[in-house]
Amino acid sequence: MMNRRQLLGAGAAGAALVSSQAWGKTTNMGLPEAAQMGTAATAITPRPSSGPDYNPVVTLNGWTLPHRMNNGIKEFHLVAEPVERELADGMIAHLWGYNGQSTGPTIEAVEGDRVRIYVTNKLPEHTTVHWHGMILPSGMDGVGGLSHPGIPPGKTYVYEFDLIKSGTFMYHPHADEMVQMAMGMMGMFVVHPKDPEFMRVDRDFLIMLNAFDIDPGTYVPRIMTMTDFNLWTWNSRIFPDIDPLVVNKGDRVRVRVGNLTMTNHPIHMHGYDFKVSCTDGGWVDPAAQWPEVSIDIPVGAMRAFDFTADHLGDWAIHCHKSHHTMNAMGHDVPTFIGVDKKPLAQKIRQFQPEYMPMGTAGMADMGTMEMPLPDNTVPMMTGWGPHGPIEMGGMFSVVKVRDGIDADDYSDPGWYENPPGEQAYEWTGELPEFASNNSPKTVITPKPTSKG
Ligand SMILES: [Cu+2]
Repeated sequence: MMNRRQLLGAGAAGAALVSSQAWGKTTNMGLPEAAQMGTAATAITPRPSSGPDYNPVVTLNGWTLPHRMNNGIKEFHLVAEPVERELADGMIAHLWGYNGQSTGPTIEAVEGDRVRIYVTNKLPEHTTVHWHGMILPSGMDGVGGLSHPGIPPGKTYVYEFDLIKSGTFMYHPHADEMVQMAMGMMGMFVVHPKDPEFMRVDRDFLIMLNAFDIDPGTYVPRIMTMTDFNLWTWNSRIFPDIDPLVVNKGDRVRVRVGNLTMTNHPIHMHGYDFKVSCTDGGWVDPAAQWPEVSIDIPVGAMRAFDFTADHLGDWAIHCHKSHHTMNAMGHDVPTFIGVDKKPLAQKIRQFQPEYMPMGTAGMADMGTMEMPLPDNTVPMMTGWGPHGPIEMGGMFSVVKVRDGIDADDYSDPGWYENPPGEQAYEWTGELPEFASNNSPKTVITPKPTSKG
């Protein structure tokens, strides 16, 4: 992960990159510096040094867009542009995004702020930005053709409005949106409460659920795919390269999850129950918050949940649709469980000696296999834990709860070591005798008679 100094360094490098371009000098005079991010590392945002206090969110494998103050108005500069995003170690996708990355940077501000957001379009077609969930003037709503004309390539538009409520919102195009969202254009917009004590937590994580269909060996998503995506991502990143959610024991923790895919995602966290504290419609009154261990995130919606990190350990957090914790899989694979492929394998090996029959005892062998892969893809399931292959990919990460982690430290503490007596183990003795159904007290369902 990046520390603060690295974040500032990356911002400076990005600024140099942008200002070196001729268009920047002519068309962007007087605009706030368009910060760029060059990596997919999690960047920890410094706490605010002026204005209302708030605890900055942590966008997993993402970053927060810097702003500047201009006569009391908070100014941001988004640049819509083609980007190269590292979805995982060894896999680059050619996407459309904002300021060098997809997903776009998180925008953070405070309830009561007036924001002015410059949007420069460096895409080959027009775009707009819709501020999902925000209460704002109709002409600032970013629906191309309805709210205002599309922003032509090479032009900069300005959105300006008051943030009249706090909460978790999203931004994305409302112009050729099927294509532009399939290409990765989306981000999150967090408005912190004016009262720093309202709904305050110690750690505040952001996850945008998104999805791509990228054939192995290629770089550009198939934009016409509606449901059968092969890469299910958090902030355009897949396990095992999604950063962990690092937490100090006793912290109040919030996880905010937005969904701009085309299906729902039941997000499940192990080891805890939690309470749903916020939707993109607003905060849930504490008296009305309900407990869950999985929260379904509907399409085009956000859910935030809160918990107190009382339980030490490494706890899985993942989408509960099992196909969404896989990478780069095709779905037109037949099921071979119970099939004897030995005779067939012998025949195929006459022509292709390295042929391996697969899937006859389930597909867990995919987790350990080291087969040559095409360029620019990742294994279907992967990720090694301290006790072997995790056999997961896609929408999966680990909540790591430890003692003694400093307030602003999000660096990976490594794997949790289970205390003696607190880990499942192999039984090697005689199996004890258990009660059986032979007891006369057991009522057995009568067998059906021939009369039916
Ligand atoms: Cu899912």
